[in-house]
Amino acid sequence: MEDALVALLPEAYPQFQGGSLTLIPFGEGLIHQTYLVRQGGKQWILQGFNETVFTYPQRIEHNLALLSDRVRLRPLPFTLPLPLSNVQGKGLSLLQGKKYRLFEFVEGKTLQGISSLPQAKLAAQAYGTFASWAQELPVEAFQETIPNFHRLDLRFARLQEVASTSSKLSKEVEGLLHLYLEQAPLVTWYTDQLPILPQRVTHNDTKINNLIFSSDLNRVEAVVDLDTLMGGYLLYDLGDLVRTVACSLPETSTQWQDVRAIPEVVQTLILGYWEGLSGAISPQETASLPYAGEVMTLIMGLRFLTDYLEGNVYYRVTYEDQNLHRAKNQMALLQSLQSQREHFQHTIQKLTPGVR
Ligand code: GN1
Ligand code: MG
Repeated sequence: MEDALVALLPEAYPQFQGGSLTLIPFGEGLIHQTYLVRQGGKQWILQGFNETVFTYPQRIEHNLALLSDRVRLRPLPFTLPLPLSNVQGKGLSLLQGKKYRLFEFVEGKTLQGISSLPQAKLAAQAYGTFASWAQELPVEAFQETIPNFHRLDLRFARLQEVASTSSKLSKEVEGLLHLYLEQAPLVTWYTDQLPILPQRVTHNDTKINNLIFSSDLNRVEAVVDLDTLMGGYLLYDLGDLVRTVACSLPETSTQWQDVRAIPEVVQTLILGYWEGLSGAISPQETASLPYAGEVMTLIMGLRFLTDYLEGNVYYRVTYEDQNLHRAKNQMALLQSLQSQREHFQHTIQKLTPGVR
């Protein structure tokens, strides 16, 4: 199948004329299928577009066009790689009945986790800078690429619904489900925030591996994975960073007893994000930040457990219980974050005396 792709690429993209192409699977994404394409000394990123997850590719195209207009007017200190146009001037190419996109390859390093606090600071500053820059975008003009993507209340309701129709659950699954359903107070906190937080354009998938660092890890070269860029809240972006950067072990780890939130890292992320925002944040948004990691960790846990109960229809899995294991991992992280909530509230209070 990859051989057939290699043969079709030069017809779609003029840059591939002459010379043999190689395709190498690339990255750790769970949704799209990503390859590194090599020809001569040059490299590109080719992405098999997941149409089951992203059912509105034209909305992505619409949002990215708004984004690219703005970047041209007001550049950022890092790049936002956008799909390259094919021979028909389109960002999406139909090859072997499947949609693909091509991107320039950004030289640098992708991290799955940090090895020092300055890396956490850089990551958070980059996403904070992005959020501050994006404040000038007209949020109402952006379309929802996945409707209700980070609606915690709806994700919670969906798990309840799926669980109620699942046939007999094992003791292990029952126990975990119970822990998730006990999170109703956090869901209520979230729904209370909806009328008071301003909607703004957020990235919505701010995992550390969606940043490309320079090879010396001293700066962020690019922010990638822009498909979920749409209206959202600041807490989504800080939250997914906390979830993926401040955890003692990755999302895939099955050492639940060792999964916890590292307070110095959470603190560094909050400070870095705050710095990147450079004042572009309201008092209500500020007060929401200590909950950011909890909200995003709960959302992912709910989604993993729901997907497990539905038979792994959404996330790519390498073994049957992987989504159950991811949900256990996220619950351990959530509990650790919750046991430290006051500590994070204190971090915010020190930044902004007077804001509660
Ligand atoms: C998915 O494909 P990837 O890894 O960039 C998911 C995110 C989750 C993440 C969990 C569109 O992102 O929301 O945080 O997996 N993206 C979509 O690792 O569902
Ligand atoms: Mg990704």
